[in-house]
Amino acid sequence: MGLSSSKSPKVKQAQILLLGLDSAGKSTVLYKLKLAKDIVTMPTVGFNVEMLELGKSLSFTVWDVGGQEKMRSVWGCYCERADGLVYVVDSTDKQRLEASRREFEHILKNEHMRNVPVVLLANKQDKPGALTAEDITRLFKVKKLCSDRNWYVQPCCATTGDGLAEGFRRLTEFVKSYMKSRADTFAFFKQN
Ligand code: G3D
Ligand code: MG
Repeated sequence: MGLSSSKSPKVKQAQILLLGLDSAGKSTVLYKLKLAKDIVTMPTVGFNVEMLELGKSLSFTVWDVGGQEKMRSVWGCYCERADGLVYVVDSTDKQRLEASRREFEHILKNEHMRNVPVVLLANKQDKPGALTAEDITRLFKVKKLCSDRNWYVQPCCATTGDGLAEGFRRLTEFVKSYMKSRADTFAFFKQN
């Protein structure tokens, strides 16, 4: 009787938070990766959670937490066990860019998010007037806010899937290195 790769003890499980304002495209990202097809999304009430097996040695449990104003106050509750953050920005929603940046900064300052790697998805690149990944990097002050961790800003279009594989490949690298350094720290304190 065989075992599927997900049951192998060699496959590490990582918890990934998928955050961003409502309508940024979080659920579209999640289901594009999960099902490799377009779905009609509904505003997320509460959260969606899905397992993604993108590589052989690491599988992600992705928490897509609703981005409406009333839900943002509970984002912090999901931080405790996070191994990675994917923050989705609607690159055309210039009116709410500052609100999105503020929420991004707030979540990074959560005590449990220290050193947790970040991939910021500059989504909706298919739409005219979309800000580029470089614009978002500058406007979100990512270099400064993420100076204590690995980070990357990936342009993407969640509806076609363009850029998602690259973004999650980068996330996989970062999460592996984060989990390894955390395990090394635990081992060090156990020995000493
Ligand atoms: P959320 O989970 O962050 O709240 P959703 O956002 O995934 O529900 O997406 C909100 C709307 O944005 C959806 O359209 C979805 O199809 C659209 N969307 C998501 N990503 C992209 C993208 O890359 N390009 C374009 N053009 N649209 C995108 P509706 O019309 O259903 O509200
Ligand atoms: Mg949603």
